[in-house]
Amino acid sequence: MKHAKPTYNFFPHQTEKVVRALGKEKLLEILKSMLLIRNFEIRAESAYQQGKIGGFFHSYMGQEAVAAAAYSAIGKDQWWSGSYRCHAYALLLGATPNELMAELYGKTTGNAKGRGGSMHFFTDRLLGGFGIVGGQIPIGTGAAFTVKYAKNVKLNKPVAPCEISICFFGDGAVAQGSFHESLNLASLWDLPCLYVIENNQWGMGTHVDRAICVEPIAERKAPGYDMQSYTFDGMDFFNCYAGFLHVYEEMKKNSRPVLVEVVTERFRGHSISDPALYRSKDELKFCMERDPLLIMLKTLSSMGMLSEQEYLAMDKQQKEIVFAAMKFADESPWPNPIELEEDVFAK
Ligand SMILES: Cc1ncc(C[n+]2csc(CCOP(=O)(O)OP(=O)(O)O)c2C)c(N)n1
Repeated sequence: MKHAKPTYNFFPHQTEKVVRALGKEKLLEILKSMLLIRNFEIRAESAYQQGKIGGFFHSYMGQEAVAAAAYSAIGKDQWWSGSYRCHAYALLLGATPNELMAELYGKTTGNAKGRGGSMHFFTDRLLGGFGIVGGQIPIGTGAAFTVKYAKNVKLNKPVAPCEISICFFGDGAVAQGSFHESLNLASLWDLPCLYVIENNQWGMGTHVDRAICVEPIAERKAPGYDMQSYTFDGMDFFNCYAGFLHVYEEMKKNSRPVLVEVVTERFRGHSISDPALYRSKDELKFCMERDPLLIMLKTLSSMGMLSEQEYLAMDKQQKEIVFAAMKFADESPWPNPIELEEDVFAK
């Protein structure tokens, strides 16, 4: 079945302006981070197939521009939360490929000592990947409440004037009660929460147009919460970056929540065990023609900032970092069964 997309009013495309503002060095650094994410997931998939990784595994492949643009526009020092599709956020926010790969392998050197796995990466600023659909929306809202409360009552902990909470979730989460309750409170209480719907068109095997009653989602839902909304082209880093930067500037001034929809595509099935038979090969091929990495490569090379050889060398370098992480994970010790009940809340 072919699914027609609604007409989106995208944030204005302004690629040249973004390229000029960020400059070559920064752009190459960003591309490098996107290549690291891509290589990390490709190699982790092969480790999974070899039986080195077990449990759930949800690839972010195809969506890299979204997290990379948000990170580049608003910086690390915010409160980040996301769904189980969380590998990219952790890599961007400074968790090392070694600790994340070791986490996937279930080893003691892992990001959560091997207890969390693929869905529960975290950093000092990433409050977690969450397995319950929409579970992170109240958490992200709570982080925004804390930012505001701490500012108001002048707690000992200093809060940067530009601190916000950014909460990512899928189109499927929009149908959850937690979405409604959170956005309602955030609007009532002026909480600086940036809600980002990563609309990759599917909630497992259900297409968004069979699950969500209005589209474009953000544009149609936000007025019900008296919120500003924006829609970004999620395959295009430059559009996402310009959009996130604009939203962030706005939030710094008014401390209001904002609802953003990023229209994107996932290149894999819902999880590693999903062969994605609900999507035709042609549909997938069509999506992959707009691979965010290719858009980035084409843009930078058309502006004389990157040759194909340099891109391939950069890709190889990132692959090697990931191979080293796999070696580290392989050689790391398994958790001691005696420590099984340590560091867990429920016993
Ligand atoms: C409350 C709840 N209901 C159902 C599930 C099972 N489930 C896991 S992922 C998923 C689809 C969610 O899709 P979406 O929010 O669009 O995110 P995406 O996987 O596309 O990133 C469902 C229904 C769950 N984990 N939690």
